[in-house]
Amino acid sequence: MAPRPGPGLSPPLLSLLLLGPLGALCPRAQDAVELAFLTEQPLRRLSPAFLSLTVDANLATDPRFLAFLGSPKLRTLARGLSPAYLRFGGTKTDFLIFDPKKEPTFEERSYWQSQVNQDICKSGPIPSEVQKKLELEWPFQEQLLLREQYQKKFKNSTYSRSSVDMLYTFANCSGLDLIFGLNALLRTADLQWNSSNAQLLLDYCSSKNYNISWELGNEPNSFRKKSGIFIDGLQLGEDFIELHKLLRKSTYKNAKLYGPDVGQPRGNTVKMLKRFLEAGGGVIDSVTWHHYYLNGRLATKEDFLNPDVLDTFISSVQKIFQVVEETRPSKKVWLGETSSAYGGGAPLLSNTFAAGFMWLDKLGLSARMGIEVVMRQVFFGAGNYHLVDENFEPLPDYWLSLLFKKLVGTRVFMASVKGRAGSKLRVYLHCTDINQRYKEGDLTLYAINLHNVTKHLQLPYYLFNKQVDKYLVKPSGLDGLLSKSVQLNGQTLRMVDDQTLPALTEKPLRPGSSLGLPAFSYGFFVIRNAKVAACI
Ligand SMILES: *[C@@H]1O[C@H](CO)[C@@H](O)[C@H](O)[C@H]1NC(C)=O
Ligand SMILES: *[C@@H]1O[C@H](CO)[C@@H](O)[C@H](O)[C@H]1NC(C)=O
Ligand SMILES: *[C@@H]1O[C@H](CO)[C@@H](O)[C@H](O)[C@H]1NC(C)=O
Ligand SMILES: *[C@@H]1O[C@H](CO)[C@@H](O)[C@H](O)[C@H]1NC(C)=O
Ligand SMILES: CC(=O)N[C@H]1CO[C@H](CO)[C@@H](O)[C@@H]1O
Repeated sequence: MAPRPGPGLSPPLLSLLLLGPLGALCPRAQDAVELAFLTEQPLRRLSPAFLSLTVDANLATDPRFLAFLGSPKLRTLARGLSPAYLRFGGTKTDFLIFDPKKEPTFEERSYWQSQVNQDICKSGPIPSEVQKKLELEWPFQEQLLLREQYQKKFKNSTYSRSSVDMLYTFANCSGLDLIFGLNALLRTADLQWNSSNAQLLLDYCSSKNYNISWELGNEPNSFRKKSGIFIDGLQLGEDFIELHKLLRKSTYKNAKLYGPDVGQPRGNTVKMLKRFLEAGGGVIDSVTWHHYYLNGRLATKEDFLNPDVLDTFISSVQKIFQVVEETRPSKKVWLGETSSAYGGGAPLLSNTFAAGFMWLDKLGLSARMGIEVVMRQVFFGAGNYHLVDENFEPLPDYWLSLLFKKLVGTRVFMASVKGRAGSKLRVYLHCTDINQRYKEGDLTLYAINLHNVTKHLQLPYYLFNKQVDKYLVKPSGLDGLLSKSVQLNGQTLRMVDDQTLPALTEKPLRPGSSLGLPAFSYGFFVIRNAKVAACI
């Protein structure tokens, strides 16, 4: 079917177009790929915090660096992604010990002392000499953290009340809901969880009225490798029941508990998850697991652009759902920690435009397959997979996340490319997020083009005459796919100032136009006035 000609075509060309098969002569229709949508019923409903964030617990290895979280610019960037969860977790979760008697570090103290405003969220920045010193020392700390991770040799460290305040204040002032991972490797002689340190922390947080939800342990499937201690799923289930009891006895009666934060569903991990859910699944609010496509040390640019690599995520999701359906079919499934590549990400890839294909595709597949929340490792911190770098500059995946937050709603539909496998051309469809610009009934299509040529997408016939707002994302500058900045509709995105994010400006398309998606790019298309009943 030929697309409806837009206004401004000369009559001879117009008549050619209307002659049916000759529609192929239309430059816009050439090569156009037809899309199929199923918009009768939402396939899934997501949490409003579907796109969520993590800060790795390793940021507290040396708690001085938690003072970074006082940066007003970092908070502005975080606020842009609210509503979202902020999960504080990672391997270091099981090596951090709360010491309520420990004094704040010099850096933390300087930060608190410089805050004069009554409203802590309106207070000023980190004192600049402290920030300069930390920034100078951070590269060494980062090397240390990555080495620890690579060698799988972890030392215990302690954190103070001030560290907890730093973390909570960051989350609360950024409009993020904090999820705190408790240390599961504190054990009694008979390998039961020793909850005494958790109790100290609960008491402190409760005295401050902190609203927090909880986890216990990180990737317990590899405890043996990390610590020499082996815990099976049954024991871990019992430990969660113990934690649940502590919460019930505290002001955290109604607080949420998530777990078990297992790694990829392979062999023993699947077994552990199953046993855990049988034993302790009753006390958790969502089942959490972790996913990375690749090893950050080995990953290549070709991997990042390879649709077969993107597709490997599907079978992992299926395996997790299979276990949950067999054991606790009513539980929600969350990706509790996820990114492109493990080990801190792939250098010069995970922090560039090229990482966006994995991130956007993971969001799309997760939504379509019924994962309710996806927590991106990491918002800020060591490695290359961060959304915001060590100078508090937002990276391409930050801008992608911001666009997603502003344009993509919680109701998910099926969309596909007609007539071919189309694994290099990937499309996802949701209701639009309702805001000042868009209204109920609108649709947001997002699409990824991994072909090395431009592709033209053609909406289903019943949507042909709708006005579409395009949000096309391409790399900015000379580094191509390895760029650390992006253009939205041709304009490079950057913060206006430390308190202000730029406007995300749409490009309205003529009704009837095909949706052009250049080689190796991705974009969002809001179909206005679509009046889809399932979005109302
Ligand atoms: C960390 O501290 C706990 C509790 O004191 C202890 O059982 C564990 O062996 C320590 N781990 C390391 C790696 O030192
Ligand atoms: C739990 O840990 C605390 C603090 O290290 C210790 O005092 C206590 O004896 C431990 N309890 C058990 C039952 O091992
Ligand atoms: C605590 O935070 C949760 C979101 O994580 C929210 O639903 C709840 O209302 C909050 N509770 C209080 C007492 O503010
Ligand atoms: C595009 O990819 C095809 C293989 O899919 C290859 O044959 C062709 O040379 C590539 N073209 C360019 C311009 O890179
Ligand atoms: C415990 C705490 O500081 N809670 C604050 C979190 O932020 C909201 C406003 O966003 C405040 O009302 C709470 O007091």
